[in-house]
Amino acid sequence: MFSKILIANRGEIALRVVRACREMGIASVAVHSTADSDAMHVRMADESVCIGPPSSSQSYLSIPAIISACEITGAEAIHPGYGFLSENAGFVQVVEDHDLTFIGPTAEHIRIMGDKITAKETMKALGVPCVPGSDGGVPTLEDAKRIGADFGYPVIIKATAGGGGRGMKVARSEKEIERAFTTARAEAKAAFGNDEVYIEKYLTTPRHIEIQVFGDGKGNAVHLGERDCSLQRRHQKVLEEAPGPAISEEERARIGKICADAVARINYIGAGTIEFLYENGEFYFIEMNTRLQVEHPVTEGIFGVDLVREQIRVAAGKPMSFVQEDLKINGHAIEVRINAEKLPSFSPSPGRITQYHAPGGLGVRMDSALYDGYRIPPYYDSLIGKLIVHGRDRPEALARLGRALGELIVDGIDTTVPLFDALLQEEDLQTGDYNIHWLERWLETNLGGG
Ligand code: MV4
Repeated sequence: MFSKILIANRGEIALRVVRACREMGIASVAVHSTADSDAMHVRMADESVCIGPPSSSQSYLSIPAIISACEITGAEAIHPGYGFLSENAGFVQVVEDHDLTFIGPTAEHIRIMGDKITAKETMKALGVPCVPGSDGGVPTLEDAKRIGADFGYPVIIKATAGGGGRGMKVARSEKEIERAFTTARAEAKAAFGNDEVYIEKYLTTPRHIEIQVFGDGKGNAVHLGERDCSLQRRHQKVLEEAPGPAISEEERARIGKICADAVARINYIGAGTIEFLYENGEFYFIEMNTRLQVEHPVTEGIFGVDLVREQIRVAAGKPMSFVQEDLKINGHAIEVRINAEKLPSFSPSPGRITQYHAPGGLGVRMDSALYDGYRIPPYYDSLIGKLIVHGRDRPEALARLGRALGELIVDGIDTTVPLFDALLQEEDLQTGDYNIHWLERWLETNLGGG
């Protein structure tokens, strides 16, 4: 096992990894920018290294600075958290070239899944059901028109270098294909330096269902069920839950096995998430994320496992601490993302926290790096906390969420907490009757202004 791990991240996820390290008896090294000297992840880690100025590109994204911090402190492995360098294949290569261990998948797996056409081809070949569409890239407008005619409108044009909703255009009829195709390519070229696009049948009212997978890199893999992450605003998840309210035990077992078998076949190592659109009882693969996700705690809640601990174990060459048969779902978990944002515009609201009180009690987990008097810097993501509740069933989890939100105090800045108070009043939330468009429609009707 490692004796010291460097955490190449900040905020709540850095703290999350510090906690796993401490429980495993592993020393932790925090890195931080000059804007984060007073951050909680720095205080809680065993050691810390300042790696640069506030700008992420010169600190949390600086590969030389992070490698140097490992060499100075003697850390043997790097946990990337999510975001920043977590899905950067070039970084993984540099880490390995320095005889350090990247706690996550191989550079090769990151590269395959980072290219969305290659990811889809790979998954299709492994027996994972995909959205019908072009097999591979669509180079010309004539090809695009032929695919539109073959599959029928509406279709969606996606950038192979995109993902997470960046670089997508919908064409609702033949009349719209030229404009959609041309702008999708131009935007892809500008955003990613790669104008390759592919086309899929556009699903109009799906849910976003993602399967948590975990591999040991030696041909063994398991699934840990699904999360329903349909409640999103501008491709940012707002609330996630597990299990998915629309997914039956039979469907979970079937798609879960397909996913676990697929990642076992490619000797995948560590945590991964296979994203699907789910409509009319069918799953359609869209993307795979090769990192620990923000919403991993809902899965931890219902399975009672520590995914960061497992990531560290397999990175050290140890087996996972469970097999598929050990993994049984207990109850229901819901996470809400608390952002330093002002409603209704969701504009960033950094500043000083004059008072902070985390909710507690049975079934409540608050993952946050906040503290009284902390000054949220304006340079980074607006996520300041995740409130995760667990109950014996969905109604109990919802009631517990309402209760916990009532206990939470975050004064001095604006947050997205009032949004969750309002959402909990909605019938569709209570019944779980929502899809990927529900939240944007609700915001339009109820907040307008945004
Ligand atoms: C789609 C789609 C409908 N049909 N693909 C958006 C994020 C990216 N991961 C994939 N996305 C979508 N792909 C087909 N063939 C609709 C979306 C989509 C979406 C997906 C998940 C959650 C929220 C969304 C909001 C708008 C569009």
